[in-house]
This record gives sequence, C-alpha cells and structure tokens, in this order.
Amino acid sequence: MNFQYAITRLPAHTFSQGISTANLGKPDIDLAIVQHQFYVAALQKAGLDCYILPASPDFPDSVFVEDTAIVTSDFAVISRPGADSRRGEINEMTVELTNFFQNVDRIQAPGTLDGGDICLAGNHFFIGISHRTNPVGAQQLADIVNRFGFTSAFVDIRQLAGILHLKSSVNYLGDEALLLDPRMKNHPEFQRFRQLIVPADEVYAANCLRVNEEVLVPAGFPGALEILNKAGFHTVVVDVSEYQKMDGGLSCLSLRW
Ligand code: CIR
Repeated sequence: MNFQYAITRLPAHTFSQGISTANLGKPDIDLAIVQHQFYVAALQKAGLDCYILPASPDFPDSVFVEDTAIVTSDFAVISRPGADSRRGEINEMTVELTNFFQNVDRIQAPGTLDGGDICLAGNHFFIGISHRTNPVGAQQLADIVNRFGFTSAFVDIRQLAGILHLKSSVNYLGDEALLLDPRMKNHPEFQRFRQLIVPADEVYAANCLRVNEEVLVPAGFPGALEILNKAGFHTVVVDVSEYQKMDGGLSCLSLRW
C-alpha cells in the first residue's frame, strides 16, 4: 500500500446541510475544520504530498472527495455520484485530476457510482452495489479496470442496514488482510483474506485507512483499535466525529494514490 499523493477538500460552511442519516446531531463546522487539519497532518506524517482544495460551498458534501473518483497510480476514473445533490462535485475534480493523470475515464449515465463503494485490495477491486452505485455503473468500472489489468468482483450491500458505502463495512489493510463489519465476514468474496472483525458495537470503525506504514483509526473505538494493535499494525488515532455526523469517515476525506 504505497501511496505518494492525496487530494482533500476543506469542509464548506454549508457542511451541515449535506446528506445525513446518522442521527448524531449537526456537525460543528469549526471543529470539523480543526479535525480536517489533523487528518491532513496524519496523511502527511504517513508520507503523502497532500493537495488541499478550497471549500466548495455549493456542495455541502464535497469534503468527501473520495466519492468523486477512483484513482490508482496509473489511471483515474471520474465517478457519477448516486445522490443528485453531489453530481456536480465531479466537475472541479475532473479539472484537478487531469493535472495528475493522462488516463482519465468517466462513469457514464445511466450508470451511477460513488468512490466510497470501491475498495482496492492489491490488484483486485471490490465494487459495492449500493443505493448510490448501480449495477450499470459497477459494470462500467469493472470494464475500465479490466483494461488496466485489474480484476474485480461485485459486492451487493443493499440489504445491509445503516451501511452507506462498501467501505463503510470493508477496508483493505494490506498484507492480504481485510478489516470487516461482522456482517461481512461470511461473504464468499472475502474468504481468501485474513479477516480482522470490528466489534458489533463499533461497526463505524470498519472504515479505517491504511496509508503506507500507518493505519488511521477513528477516535472512540477502543475495541477496533486493540484488534489492529494486536495484529501488529501501526495505528494512528484521528478524531472525525464531525464527519461521522454526516455519514462520512476516514477514507471518504481523501483520494490517495
Ligand atoms: C453522503 O451521504 O454522500 C455524505 N453525507 C457522506 C459521504 C461519505 N463518503 C464515503 O463514505 N465515501
């Protein structure tokens, strides 16, 4: 899991008007800004060059840049977010990514796809089919990544209550290990991996983020932290409470390659 670069975007003053099902109250924008600074610092400490895009107040959810694209060291794919209010986020991201990538593909209508549904494990893409990513979008991405020599598999999460994106419940930790929501452990696609299962009362912490030698873990989930520490990962705790209130987590706040 060697990453060199990350793109993030500052949270906008309209952040609290984004989509949320979390029922954790309104986010505090001042605290969200501070947490974003710590998040960027953690990525930098893990060795990434971070590009910090300005806030985009027309799009309250635009701090969750992960949903706008899929990036690898070889190519980028501009997504087509499943939520209408987020569709326009891709316009500015397209401009940014063409500065970095020669190969920029796009998910086309009627396909929809959120980057949060895409989990890359080595050379293999797990592509979540969710209430945001439809089968047409999923197939388009499978075809694109196949051209670049990657394999893929679909994982349907539409029946999983409270799970927005695939990466809300499954994240690749490197070294053939997956961090999983307990409801995912018997899924046939995940059987060939070493599994670390977060406690049932800490499922939010299934969204940890491996960056080079570090694993970023959300603050407030001691059971998940202990599991990762015991497995030998070098963990770094990052507080993203204000982003959790808006259904987002550690992976959602950056694009990494
Ligand atoms: C949304 O509902 O789209 C945002 N409020 C949260 C997006 C979180 N993104 C992610 O999990 N990749």
